[in-house]
Amino acid sequence: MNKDEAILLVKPHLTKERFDHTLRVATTAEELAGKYNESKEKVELAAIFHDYAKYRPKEELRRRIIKSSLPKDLLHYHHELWHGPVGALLIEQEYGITDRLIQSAIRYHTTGKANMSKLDMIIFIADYMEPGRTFPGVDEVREIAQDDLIHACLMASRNTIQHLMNKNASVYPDTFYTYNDLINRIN
Ligand code: DGI
Ligand code: FE
Ligand code: FE
Ligand code: FE
Repeated sequence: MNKDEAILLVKPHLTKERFDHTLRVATTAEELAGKYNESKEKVELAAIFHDYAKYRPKEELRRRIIKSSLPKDLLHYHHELWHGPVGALLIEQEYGITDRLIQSAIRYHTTGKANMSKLDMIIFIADYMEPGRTFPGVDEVREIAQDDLIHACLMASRNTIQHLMNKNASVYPDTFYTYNDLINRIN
């Protein structure tokens, strides 16, 4: 499957705003792929499909987590955390995308995880810093991402955790594992 084919498959599942976000994530991720020597084809597919399941009804997402091998603890956390893992399953079931690296990047794009691959990090950070994002501190992350992928992911992870804690939200374990792992990789 090439990028244009993927775009046609994803488009009907997203709102206009989410679709535009998806295209910006793809452009951002492609730039990073060039810089960090990652497969452009894998980056494109992972980016185009990363929010594929974002608008599935909550009950469908819940049901798919229950009947799959995905961790059930997801169900005890915010439903925003469900679209990545379920999206990774759906692209295999519906489009036969079996590439484990692509599936992982989609699955973990919201939380990150320990030991992220280069592809995982590129999608994680492209989603965070695409030009439509206005989070406090995002410009600094964009700058760092030009020459230190791990450091950029660490900053994004820290900003997200701080934001979640400031609003008294619960934080999924993988979100903390991401931070701890990246801190260890930097020191
Ligand atoms: O799908 P997007 O909006 O493009 O972005 P995303 O999938 O990275 O994030 C969706 C939301 O999930 C975002 O508001 C941040 C939030 N989030 C990330 N980690 C956690 C989290 N929310 C909770 N409750 N816990 C987390 O660990
Ligand atoms: Fe997402
Ligand atoms: Fe994100
Ligand atoms: Fe996204």
